[in-house]
Amino acid sequence: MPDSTAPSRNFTSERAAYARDGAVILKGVLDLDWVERMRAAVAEILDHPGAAAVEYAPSGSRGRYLGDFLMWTHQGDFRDFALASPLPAIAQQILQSDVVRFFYDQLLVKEPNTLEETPWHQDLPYWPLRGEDILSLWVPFDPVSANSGAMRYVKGSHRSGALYAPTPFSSSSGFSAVLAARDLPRFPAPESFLPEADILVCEMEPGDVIAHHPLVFHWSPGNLDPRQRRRALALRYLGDDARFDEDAANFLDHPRLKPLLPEPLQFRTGDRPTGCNFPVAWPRAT
Ligand SMILES: O=C(O)CCC(=O)C(=O)O
Repeated sequence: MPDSTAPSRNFTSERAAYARDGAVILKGVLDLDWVERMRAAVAEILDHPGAAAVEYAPSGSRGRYLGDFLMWTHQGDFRDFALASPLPAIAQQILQSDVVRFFYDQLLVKEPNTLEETPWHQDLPYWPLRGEDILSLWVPFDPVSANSGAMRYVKGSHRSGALYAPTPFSSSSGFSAVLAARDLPRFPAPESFLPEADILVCEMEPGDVIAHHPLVFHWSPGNLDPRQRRRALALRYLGDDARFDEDAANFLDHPRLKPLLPEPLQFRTGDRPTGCNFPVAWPRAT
């Protein structure tokens, strides 16, 4: 029987594109059985959103933009997808780390006719972490077109190393308090960088995965397609140089996320993320 946890190939050229651009599409890396299984798992969450779920579209508006977090802590399919699919081995290949730990999963579903954009942002300023070896794998469970909410990345925007204040995805999500930026400059106005920007527009098929860097500028429009859903899951992995930072903002302090963690989050600046909040994803447990 083929090993459903093994990636189908090496990613040498994609690693070079990831280092250069900060984001790259890995084509056809997931078996469609995983996609089918995760569609069913996502349906459960959409029907019964978790304690941490956020409806980003205002009530009464068209469409739906549902975000949810840490599904892996209470739903077995999400846990298996994070830890026992080909994704950990893919993360290890991109990061080239000896040990890869799982950080968290984030559901981002934009139903047809949803106007809400995801604001331009970088990921690292939302997290109590510093380091280069932190990878997001963004996995769609539907075909994604430019019109149905495809992710956009400013190629090379991660390379300056600059860190900007995190922007809550909506003012009503309750994240503003925990994201209060500590001495970080405001994220630049899009008009200031878009005219010069080389944009990667990620049109994708189920089975494709985006790998993106924690500092790359990214955004997605609403899902303006009248029929096509855009169900996606972002999974974050931590490599060798990831360390806690007590001075950083921490989205995990959100009162509806914190109780979902397997154990209280206690750390000092410079600590490695370990323990059951951040399970080892690679090497695989035998
Ligand atoms: O799915 C989206 O629209 C946003 C995803 C995102 O910002 C992320 O995965 O970091």
